[in-house]
Amino acid sequence: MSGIATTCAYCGVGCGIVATPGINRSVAIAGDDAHPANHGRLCIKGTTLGDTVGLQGRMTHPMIGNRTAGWDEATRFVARTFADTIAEHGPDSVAFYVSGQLLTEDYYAANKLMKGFIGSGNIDTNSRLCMASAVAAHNRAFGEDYVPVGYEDLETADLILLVGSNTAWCHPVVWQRIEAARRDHSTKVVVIDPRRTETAQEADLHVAVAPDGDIPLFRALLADMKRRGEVDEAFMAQHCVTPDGFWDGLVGAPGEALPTNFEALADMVAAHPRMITVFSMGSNQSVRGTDKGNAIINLHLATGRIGKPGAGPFSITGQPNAMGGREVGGLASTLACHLGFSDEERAAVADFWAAPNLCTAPGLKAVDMFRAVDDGRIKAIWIMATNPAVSMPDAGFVRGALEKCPFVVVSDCMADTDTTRLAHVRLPAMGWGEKDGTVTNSERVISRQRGFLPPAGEARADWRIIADVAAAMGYGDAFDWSGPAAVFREYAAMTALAQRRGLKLDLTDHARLSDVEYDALQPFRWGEGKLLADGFCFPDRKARLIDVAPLVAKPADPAFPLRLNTGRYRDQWHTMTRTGLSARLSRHRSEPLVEVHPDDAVRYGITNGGLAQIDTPRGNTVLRASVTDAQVPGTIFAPMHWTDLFASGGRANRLTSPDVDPVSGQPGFKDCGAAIAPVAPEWRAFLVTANEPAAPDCLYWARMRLAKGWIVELAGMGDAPVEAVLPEGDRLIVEDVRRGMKRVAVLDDMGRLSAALFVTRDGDLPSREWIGQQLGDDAGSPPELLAGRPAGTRPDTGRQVCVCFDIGLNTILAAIADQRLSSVDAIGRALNAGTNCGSCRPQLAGILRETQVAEAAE
Ligand SMILES: Nc1nc2c(c(=O)[nH]1)N[C@H]1C(S)=C(S)[C@@H](COP(=O)(O)OP(=O)(O)OC[C@H]3O[C@@H](n4cnc5c(=O)[nH]c(N)nc54)[C@H](O)[C@@H]3O)O[C@H]1N2
Ligand SMILES: Nc1nc2c(c(=O)[nH]1)N[C@H]1C(S)=C(S)[C@@H](COP(=O)(O)OP(=O)(O)OC[C@H]3O[C@@H](n4cnc5c(=O)[nH]c(N)nc54)[C@H](O)[C@@H]3O)O[C@H]1N2
Ligand code: SF4
Ligand SMILES: [Mo]
Repeated sequence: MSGIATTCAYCGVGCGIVATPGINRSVAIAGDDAHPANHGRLCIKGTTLGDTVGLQGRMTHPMIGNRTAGWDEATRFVARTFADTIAEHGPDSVAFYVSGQLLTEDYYAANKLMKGFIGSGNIDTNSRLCMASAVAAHNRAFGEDYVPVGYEDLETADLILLVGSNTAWCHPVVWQRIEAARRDHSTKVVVIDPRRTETAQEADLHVAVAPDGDIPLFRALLADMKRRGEVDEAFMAQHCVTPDGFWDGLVGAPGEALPTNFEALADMVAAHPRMITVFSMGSNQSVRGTDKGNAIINLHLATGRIGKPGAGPFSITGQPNAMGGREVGGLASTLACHLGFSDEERAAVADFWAAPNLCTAPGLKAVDMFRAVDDGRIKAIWIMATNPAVSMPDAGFVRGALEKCPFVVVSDCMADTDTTRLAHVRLPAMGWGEKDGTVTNSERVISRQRGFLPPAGEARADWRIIADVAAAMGYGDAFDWSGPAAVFREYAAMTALAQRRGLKLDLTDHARLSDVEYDALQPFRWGEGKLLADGFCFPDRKARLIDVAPLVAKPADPAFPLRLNTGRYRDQWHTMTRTGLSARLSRHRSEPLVEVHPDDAVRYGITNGGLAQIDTPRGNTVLRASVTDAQVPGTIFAPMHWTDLFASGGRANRLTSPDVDPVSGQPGFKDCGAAIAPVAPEWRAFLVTANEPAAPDCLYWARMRLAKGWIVELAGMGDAPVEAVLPEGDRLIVEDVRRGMKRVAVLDDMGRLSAALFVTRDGDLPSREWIGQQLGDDAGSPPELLAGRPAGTRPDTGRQVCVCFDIGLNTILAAIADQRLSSVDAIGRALNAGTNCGSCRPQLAGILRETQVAEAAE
């Protein structure tokens, strides 16, 4: 088979990929030069997709409890239990909780079944945790969930504000396009983020706002633009409706602190009318998220910076199909195709679907949905393509709710996730590379995902699993699709309902695609046209400025004096069910770290590399601390990715608060009160092992994949569980009982290293790199193994920086010193580092800066 054009499985940039399958499910991945999102570029996650398409860990058969079941039996069982529950308790006693990682066709089928046929609004999606505030802000300002900017605009903008977006890590190809614009067009970049992320480090200006400080910031910016005469009165008169008293409402908010470099920011904003504001989770994931979105949009509307090349507010999506799910109506607050719940809209939808039981009102939003599971209002829930036991705020509560729920169905690709562990029925779904359908990216471009691998075992497409259950519930005629193309045609035809109401969502040109045309479908963008000439989406075609109230600071609880922020790492994706399979992606961060400012470290007795316990009103956990001045004093940061499968205490959502934005229902994942205290284990250790290790029984552990096995970091009290974590085999041992040092290497029958454990009570542990590489190899010299390093002068290349070419920090530092390298490009020319996917370029820039600072200090 030659190359298949498809779309990346990960983020909402929606990069085109050419996948060339080889033998044994191997696949060569390349960027698709013809795709408008990336023009051939890929980041490290896209580049390593081939590492994640194997069969390891896949769910291959439907399971009822712990036994394998056939599809017919599982389908009938799910249909019957849902039908019985509805018959007894009504349609609102059941719910679907779905995901932006479903394809549009899957999403459409789930929404149609719940809202049209079961007759409840109770379908919500993990986009509630992600995009809901941006959706609500768009609806309030434009009259439709419409994103008025595309990636090409980034290349013509003079100024790009990145608000709450760690673009270089989370939307790396957007970042590469921004870097290109800076090179070719001298575009200026400002990052507004409480943390100095790698994105912020690379910016022309970093505005370190306080948590939710965006509200005062954007209110003050708009007031300042008004004072400077930068408001476009003619544009406002023609295109906007401004509430009475809007301008008065902007001034004089007492106690709203502005960052010290506010003036510098205001000068840049005033000087650059071609301005784009990219906003993401630092804006959306807040109890003021909708207001933040509108504060940003207000600035663009009032200055006429929208609907013109290189200008506009640009909400970027997280998941590959966050946008497609919003279009079809996967959020509980939308009926279908951007329509709401008015009588007129309901009648149109009921007619189109010939729906017998169309729901009458919006359903429960994610946080409330799990509350209803907890208190028994919801008695059966079907979770698809998301891992809420890890990713919901206050996830301990969500687990408790699912444990009590009489009937939990989970469709997933993976057999063992924190959520599948709580399911009564598990249904195997086809994954990326197997499934077929469409996704919509951040800039409204719809592209095909195409299958090129056989499904894992009996796995089926999500749309089909849903359609089969619908048929078993007696709705066969309405779900009788021959394939994803038929679902897509139906959805495209349905957008006529939106188009008739003056909305921009209109795919009716694609309603008659043949199966062959669908297979060959090229990326296309909906809602093209001239925004200002055609008008916004309210009946008067004008946009709305929205009153945004000042930020009211909550008094801090003295028991929880710090503010906990959570987010992402560059090389992991969410709950690690897929990126956790890749040894290459495990090198960037091998453990979850809580980042603490040096002042707070001193105040609370935290040491860099030591363990720390975090407490919040919801729970506690122990993490390794990283002391860094990239944090603002008073705030700490933890990643969201780790689960019970990967660490003793990694789950950040044991800690987070379920408080939500009152308009959108989106949780404020980025801010909750917290306390931190040092934890002093009596011993520390690490284990490398060729076979997958079981979870050890000790205070702290975290495990990661290596190329030839696993590495586990451990720490605890009393004695280290040496024998419990080591496999059978011949042992080489050194021990110094007085110092509490013990090192054990285990050899298999063939004399190859199968595991090694290094324990210390108060000393250092050797570098993990070399010993990990010896797994499965002839166990050469025992002294070397037990020292954990090679004898002689073979150099240690150091922590890996460039994943694509496996280049370590020490190699890079040596080249910088020896060859006097002074730019990222020069490092690339000397070592190749950073020249493939480019994800490590910001890190290389940071290394260069540090060496230059060190040199200047000498
Ligand atoms: N590597 C990687 N990439 C991903 C993902 C992944 O899991 N891994 N997930 C994808 C998904 S679903 C999403 S939603 C996106 C998310 O992409 P981003 O939104 O870029 O990611 P986050 O790290 O969640 O948060 C971004 C930043 O918001 C900042 N922030 C916190 N509070 C505030 C605040 O009050 N104001 C401001 N201005 N900033 C604040 C945080 O410090 C953080 O640096 O990434 C997508 N891409
Ligand atoms: N503390 C904190 N929590 C957060 C966030 C944060 O910033 N901080 N961010 C939030 C955001 S923005 C998001 S988007 C969520 C993400 O959170 P989740 O959606 O829970 O994260 P994933 O790990 O991507 O889970 C996707 C699941 O679907 C499975 N899967 C993949 N493809 C398919 C498919 O085609 N079909 C089926 N049926 N299953 C599939 C995967 O194996 C995996 O188990 O987390 C949210 N939680
Ligand atoms: S930026 Fe990276 S993760 Fe996002 S779609 Fe492109 S290749 Fe995939
Ligand atoms: Mo997301």
